[in-house]
Amino acid sequence: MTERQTNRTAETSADVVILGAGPAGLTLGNLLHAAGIDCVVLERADRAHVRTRARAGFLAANTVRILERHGLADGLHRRGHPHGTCEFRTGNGSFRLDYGTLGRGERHTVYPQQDLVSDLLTHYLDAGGRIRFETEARSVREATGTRPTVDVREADGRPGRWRARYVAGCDGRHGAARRSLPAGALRHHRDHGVTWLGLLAEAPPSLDAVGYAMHPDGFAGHMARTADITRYYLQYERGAPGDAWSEERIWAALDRRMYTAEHGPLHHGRIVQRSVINLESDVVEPLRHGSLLLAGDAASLPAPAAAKGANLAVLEAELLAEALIDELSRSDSRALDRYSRRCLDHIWRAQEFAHWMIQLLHAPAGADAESFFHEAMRRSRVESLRTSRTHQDWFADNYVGI
Ligand code: RFL
Repeated sequence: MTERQTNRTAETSADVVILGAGPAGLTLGNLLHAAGIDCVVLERADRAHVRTRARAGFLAANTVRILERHGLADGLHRRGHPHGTCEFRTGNGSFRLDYGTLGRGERHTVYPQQDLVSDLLTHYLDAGGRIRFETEARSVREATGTRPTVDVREADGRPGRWRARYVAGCDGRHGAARRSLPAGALRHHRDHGVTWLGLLAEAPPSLDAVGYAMHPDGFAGHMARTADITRYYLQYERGAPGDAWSEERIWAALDRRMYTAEHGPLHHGRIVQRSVINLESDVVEPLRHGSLLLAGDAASLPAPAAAKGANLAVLEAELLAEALIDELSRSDSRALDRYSRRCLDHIWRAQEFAHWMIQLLHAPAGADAESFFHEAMRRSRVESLRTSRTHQDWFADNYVGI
């Protein structure tokens, strides 16, 4: 082999090849690199896109503890803010739950996902971590063996190949890791039959709480992001394009569904991002297929009604990092063998709560006896949440817990 070939091989191999630079991949990269494990992150998007993609905003207390444990929480401590109240609005009045004082008494930290990802990326690069932007993984090969490879399209459009001992699939639901799963992998998929229009508005928050409004026209949600940006959700017609409604129509629907005539106006502003979200749940079992391990949205997609996805991603990344460090630095494979089971316990808990939230927030679509029955049960569930301290404690533990 010539010297040039040797260098190219060294450049395109790593003990752990991580696909995707989202919360899962970058948390994993930081933890492995800090432990001296040879790893690289391959990311399809460019650097600017990774740093600015707006999605989640509510971090669970356990997520903050994980990030603190590894020295990755400076940014969220400086710029995030604690949050512990939600407000439910219905046609029969409203009620607030100070979930930060209920159950285990834990709160969220509101910190936009793009800021978290940006912090993780800066930390990783400052520590000398390897990352290739605009490098798209096409497929993972030989995953059931001990020397898996990843076929990629490099930034210049040429094909390439990375060799690894382990491949961490942190490239989301539509990534290469999922496409490369062996035939035996189980995929549980559930379409909840509800669609949301997710909106980012250039407007300050209008409530000091997460707002969940249940209106005969459909659900509306309000979630603070920063002092100038608010996320809103509107239950939306399945199949309609995201730009089908004008800004005027969106604000009129938000005003009506959030019952502003009773509760006071919303701050309106320019809509700067729209996304159509079909509420779906998706879980792969197991999360380990030989040398290929899944984490984050690649492993499971909880419907965003319960704000769990980014939190699961960070939790799974920590569990995976610990397992890979044991395996690669001490030849101790016990944690790696347990990885899938441990994550799936958290994943199914989150899925169950997301399912419960979806049923709480959305009226059944039909007008038949079955729909009437489900609507009566839903009203009873709301009433129980309003009046029962036991139910409120359960809600608080599940809402913030992960
Ligand atoms: P990500 O963040 O999608 O990152 C995956 C990365 O992989 C890259 N990629 C590839 N790279 C190389 N080769 C390929 N073939 C690739 N294919 C994809 C992508 O470019 C990307 O950079 O996955 P990760 O790390 O698993 O993190 C998951 C979270 O992003 C997601 O679960 C949350 O955003 C979900 N979510 C929320 N979660 C919360 O915990 N709290 C919230 O408040 C919350 N709000 C939300 C949300 C998701 C939303 N959307 C996307 C529906 C609000 C919204 C609107």
